[in-house]
Amino acid sequence: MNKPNFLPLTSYKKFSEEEIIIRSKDFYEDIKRRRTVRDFSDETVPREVIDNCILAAGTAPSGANLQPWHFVVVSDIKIKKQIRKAAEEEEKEFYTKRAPKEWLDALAPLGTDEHKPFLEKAPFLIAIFAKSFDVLPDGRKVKQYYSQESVGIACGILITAVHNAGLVSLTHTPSPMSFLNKILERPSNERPFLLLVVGYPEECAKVPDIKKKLLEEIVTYK
Ligand code: IYR
Repeated sequence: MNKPNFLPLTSYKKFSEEEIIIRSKDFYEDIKRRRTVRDFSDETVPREVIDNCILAAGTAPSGANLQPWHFVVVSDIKIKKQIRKAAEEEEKEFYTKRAPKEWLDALAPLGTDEHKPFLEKAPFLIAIFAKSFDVLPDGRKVKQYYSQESVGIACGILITAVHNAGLVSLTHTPSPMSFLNKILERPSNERPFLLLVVGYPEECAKVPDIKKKLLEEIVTYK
């Protein structure tokens, strides 16, 4: 077993107590503006912005630092059309057959249905894949730890980075999503985790009138 190599924590910045209060408040004020958007503009976004957001996501903590994620960025209209077609087929099944009434009732305030025009219109779709195991160049399999949790955290950072850049996103999870492996030519050790739609909102974009829970409802201090 190799001895772990430790380095001084030079990247850490200590702020005063006053500053950390302001910083935490400022961050909350900004992140609470984030809304999941379904009305996308077709305005293009520089690829560099997407690269930076994915670099930010790639800083996420992960089980044994194995970084069990892969991001496929789609801007090709032909591929977007294929994804839309496959997603709408699954969604039609979901809304008309698979979803129990209880689930449809829970979704009613969001006003969603099987039509997903944003999958073609938005400039970028980012398909995030979670590796259930990794494969070394010699073919050996490497177990991944906390893959779902790790990729979930990376997606949280990605969504935050997209918001911070000044764009909007939609966490889209057509179910099942295995068509993404086929269309995007990803190996079977990678499971589609999330399809993140990214771009600018349409000028007249509307969002549902929904609220976040209060602090008292989501926290217990002991
Ligand atoms: N995947 C479907 C249904 C859906 C499910 C949940 I849970 C949502 O929060 C939103 C939608 C769709 O995208 O329409």
